[in-house]
Amino acid sequence: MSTADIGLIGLAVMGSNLALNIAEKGHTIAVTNRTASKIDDFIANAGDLADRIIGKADLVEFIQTIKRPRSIIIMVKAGQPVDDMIEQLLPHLDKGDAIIECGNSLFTDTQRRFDYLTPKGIGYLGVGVSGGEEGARHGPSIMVGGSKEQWHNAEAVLTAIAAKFNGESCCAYLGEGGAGHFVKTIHNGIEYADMQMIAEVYGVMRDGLGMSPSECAKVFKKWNEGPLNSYLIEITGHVLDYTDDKTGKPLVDLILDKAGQKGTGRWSAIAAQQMGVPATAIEGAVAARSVSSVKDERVAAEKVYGKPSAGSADVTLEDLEKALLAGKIVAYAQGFAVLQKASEENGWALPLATIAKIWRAGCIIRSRFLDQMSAAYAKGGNQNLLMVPDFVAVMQDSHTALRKVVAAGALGEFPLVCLSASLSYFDSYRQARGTANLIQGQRDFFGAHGFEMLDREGEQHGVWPSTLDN
Ligand code: NBP
Repeated sequence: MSTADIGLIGLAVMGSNLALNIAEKGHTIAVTNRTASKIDDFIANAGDLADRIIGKADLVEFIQTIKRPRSIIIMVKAGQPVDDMIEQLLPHLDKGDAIIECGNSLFTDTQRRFDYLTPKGIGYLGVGVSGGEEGARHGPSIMVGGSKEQWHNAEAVLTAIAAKFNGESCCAYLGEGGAGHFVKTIHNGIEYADMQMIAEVYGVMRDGLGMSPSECAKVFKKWNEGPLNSYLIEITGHVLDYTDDKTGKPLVDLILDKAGQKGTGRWSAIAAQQMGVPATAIEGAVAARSVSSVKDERVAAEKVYGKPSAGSADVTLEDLEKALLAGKIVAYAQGFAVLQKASEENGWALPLATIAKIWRAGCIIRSRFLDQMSAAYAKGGNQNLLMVPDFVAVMQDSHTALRKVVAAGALGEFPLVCLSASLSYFDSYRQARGTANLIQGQRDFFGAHGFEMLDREGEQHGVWPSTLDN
């Protein structure tokens, strides 16, 4: 009998928590999983919510349990498993049914699946879900892309399970095809930059100011009460304050300094490069994780070049707070510029103010800052954040501190990949007369590429020497 309001496939961390969240909001949900034993375990641990959960090991029975037109969430490992699952579902779906894929899919895969299923009459939503396990259970930020018609069918459920900020749901339809997954990808790129800049500031505290983890923790906790207030700053305070049970030492001092990555940061950087939008803070963050992963090489290189001098950095904690704020504004400016360009190229009409709004709660980059940003974008215009009046004022107040911190990093020999990338971008962006005139001269010299001139019309060429002296 068709009794479930919605179905969900994939009962790992995200799927099981999302299913509980959906059941808690009063919806009956059918669930299934490739490894059938996990279905029983899941229902056995669902407590009171088990009444609203129907487990089916057989995929056809699972599909038949869902009311028509069916909405089926896929929450399995991104990549080929999603395509395999779509193929298994297809023969049993009817026109008007919809697949809602909620994993971290590459947006071009989502676009391809959308283009494949739409002519078959199957709706396809590619949905970015941010917030990890906790978010999935109690309210994630939900970025929806794909078929608008299917969005209307799924809107009530997705809006209900999303995080709320001042009573507003952090779920929105953002555009056709891969729009939702693209926005999630850039969210993750910004997240990489945000995390990296926090880690770099911690590095200055540790290596430049000689602060202990608990001293650093106090500072992050204090900063969380000011303009930097955000989930990432909050958890940083907790991570730095945590003591290892076994040794009694700060846990952070015992964690291997090799950062993992699953690819979404890299996808952001690639998308930015492909569209010719500078996203140097995001690229820097991806590069920094890659450098972190070659631990053996770094250990060998330190032996060759000597230990960084570090010592006493000539910066205050107030400089660090302001530098982090300035760097963060640049990273977000870059991320939103990538969104803006992708919106134009794909005809998505991405609503930047809404995106900033649905990132205010539930997701990893949630912060007070995003509330300010959504208000600024809502006032009108999609200009670079560095030109939005509220943020101009903050940058004017904070870029000197960023400069001081980056200079201290250079002299103290500790790397500030992301903060220095942010500063260089800011300095390039606000420089009316740059140095590309020389690049154009060089290009014309070796390749006759031509250049424009300030004092005359049309393409020009230099009369360069045909041979060089050496
Ligand atoms: P995983 O990404 O670890 O995937 C595990 C699930 O995929 C299990 O249900 C597994 O079934 C199923 N699966 C696999 Br693996 N191959 C399959 C196949 N060929 N056919 C059918 N099912 C298959 O789960 P997750 O961590 O819950 O993440 C789910 C999605 O959400 C991913 O795209 C992830 O990137 C994304 N995401 C994760 C987080 C997070 O914090 N974990 C946050 C945001 C987004 P089995 O039980 O039979 O092995």
